[in-house]
Amino acid sequence: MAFDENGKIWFNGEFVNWKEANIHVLSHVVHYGSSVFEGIRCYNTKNGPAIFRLQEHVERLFDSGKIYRMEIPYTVDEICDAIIETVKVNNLKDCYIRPVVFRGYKELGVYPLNCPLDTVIAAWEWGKYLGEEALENGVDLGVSTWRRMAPNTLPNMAKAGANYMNSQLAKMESVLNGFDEAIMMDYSGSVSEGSGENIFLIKDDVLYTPHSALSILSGITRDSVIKLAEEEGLKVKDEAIPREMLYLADEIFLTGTAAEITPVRSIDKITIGTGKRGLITEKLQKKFFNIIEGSEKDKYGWLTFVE
Ligand code: PPE
Repeated sequence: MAFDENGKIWFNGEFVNWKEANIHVLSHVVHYGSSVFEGIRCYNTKNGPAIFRLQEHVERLFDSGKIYRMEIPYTVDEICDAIIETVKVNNLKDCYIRPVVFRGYKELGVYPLNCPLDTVIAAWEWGKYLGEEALENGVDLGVSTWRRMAPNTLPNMAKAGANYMNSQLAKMESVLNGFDEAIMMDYSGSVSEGSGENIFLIKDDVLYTPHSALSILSGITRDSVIKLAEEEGLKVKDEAIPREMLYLADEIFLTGTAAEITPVRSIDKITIGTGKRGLITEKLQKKFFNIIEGSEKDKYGWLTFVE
C-alpha cells in the first residue's frame, strides 16, 4: 500500500494539501489513543464510482463517538457529503476512505473533555488487503494467544483507534509465526474475530458467525454477507462458536471492508475442508462482487454514486 502524496485531505471542513494535514505531537490522541474511525470502500462500478454502504459506515462512526462521549460537530449527512467530495476532489475511482475523529491539541492528562475534536477524511487507492491471490486461494490463519477485549474493558462495538493495539499484538504474533492473519478468541475462549475482519464458517450448508456480544465489531460486510446468504436460501446462525469447530468446518472465510470476502485455507496448520476456496464461499463472493461491479441490481441500495 502506498499513498499518493499529491492528494487533498478534508480537515475540519476544509481541503488541505496531503503533506500539510498535520497535528501537534502533544495532541491527546497521540498519547492516549483517543480516536474513532471508519474504513469505507469506493468501487469503480460499470455506472461510475460508488461508495459501498456509506450511510451505515458514517452512522457507525457517530455511534463509536457516542460511546466515547465525542460530540462530532457535523451531521451524518454533512460527513457523507464530505466523503463524496473527498473522492471527487482526488479524482479517485477505486479507493479506500478513512474518516477519523480524534481528540486534539490543548492539554494532556487522561481526562479528555477539554480537548478539541478534530475530524479528518482521507482517501487513497488500496488493493487487496491480504494479498492479490488471497481472494482466490485463501489465507492461513493462526489462533492468537491474545484474546479480544473482554466486556467492561474496551468496548468492541466502537471502532476506536485504541482497539487496534489489541489487533496489532495479534497480527504481529501471527505474521511472525508465518501466518497471514490472526484469529482471536473472546475472553471466555469462544471464537471472536480477526485483527481486522469478522469470521464465518460453514458446516453442513449452515453459515455460523459469532454474535455481537462475543467481542466483535459488528461488521458492515458481515451484515451484507448475512443478507446475501439468506437470499441464497442458506441458514445463518449467529451464536457462540467453540474454537475446535473452526478446524472441523467445511469452509471458512473472513469479511471486512478492506478484506472483502477472503477464504481461509488453514487454521493452526490444519487444513480447512479441501484446503481450497469452498463453493459456498465462491458463490457469496460472486454475489458480492457482482453488486459492487454494478453487474447485478443493487436491490438493497448499498451504493452511493459519487457523481
Ligand atoms: N472486525 C475488526 C476488528 C475490524 O477492524 C473490521 C474492519 C471488521 C471486523 C469488519 O468490519 P466492516 O469493515 O464493517 O465489514 N477493519 C477495517 C480496518 C482494517 C485496517 O487494517 O485498517 C477495514 O476493513 O476497513
